[in-house]
Amino acid sequence: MLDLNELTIVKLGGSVITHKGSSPPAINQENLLRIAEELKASKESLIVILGGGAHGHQAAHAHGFGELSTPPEQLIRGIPSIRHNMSVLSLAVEEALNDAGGHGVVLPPFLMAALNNKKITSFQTSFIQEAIQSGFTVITHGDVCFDESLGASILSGDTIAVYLAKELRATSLYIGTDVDGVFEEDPKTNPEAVHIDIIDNTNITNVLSKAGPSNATDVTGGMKKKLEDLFTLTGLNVNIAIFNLGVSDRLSTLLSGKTPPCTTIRF
Ligand code: IP8
Repeated sequence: MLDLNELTIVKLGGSVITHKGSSPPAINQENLLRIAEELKASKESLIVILGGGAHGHQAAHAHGFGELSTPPEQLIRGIPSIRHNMSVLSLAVEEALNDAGGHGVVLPPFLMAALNNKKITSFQTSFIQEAIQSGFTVITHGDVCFDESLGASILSGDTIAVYLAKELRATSLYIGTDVDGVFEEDPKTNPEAVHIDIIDNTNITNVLSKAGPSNATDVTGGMKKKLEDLFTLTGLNVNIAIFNLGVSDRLSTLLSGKTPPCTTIRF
């Protein structure tokens, strides 16, 4: 493997960078411009991974992704519109980042990943490594990919984040969502929900038994799936945080090595 020095991976939750309820999909420019400025706080090599938000999830839902009975031909027919939407979103992020003085370049998973039954069977990370070595911030995103068994399936940005954290030995992985981290109940329906400051091997089983999926249009699983994916980083010493990307300065605080209100995870 190429030497990437210290590598940070940041997931930008789709509910923060897009207006998730908006149809046709719309980008949340105000948040995007702020986030592009905050990303400059990183001293390490950086991979930025976008969630699908309105752009990915609406189109995926419309083509029957997330329903077990959808035939492969119908899923495959959904590829162009999902790919188009995710390209629009990723180019907007690239533009915002580069306008803020960054050096972002988009590398779409559709061209790098192969799936079988929703699992990654191969992922060409050499392009990502080369781009980072050349001084770029790599921007990639949740995507639709060909799937050997299902025709096509959705590869979540969270799954990519964990996969790349393992493969490229990331030092830090920061998952930006629209809540302050992990709670014992859904903080959107219960404002009194208890926040979990730290998740480790002593409480993960208990936390997983309570965390639920995010909402009906989200075809890739929500907080529980995030935690299950993150649990596979056990023993790799990755500095993990789930934080509220919708609140100013939380991302830049993490990137400068401090801990804002969030859930930190140590496995
Ligand atoms: O929002 C989903 O990515 P996620 C990507 O990170 C698509 O789960 C295309 C729906």
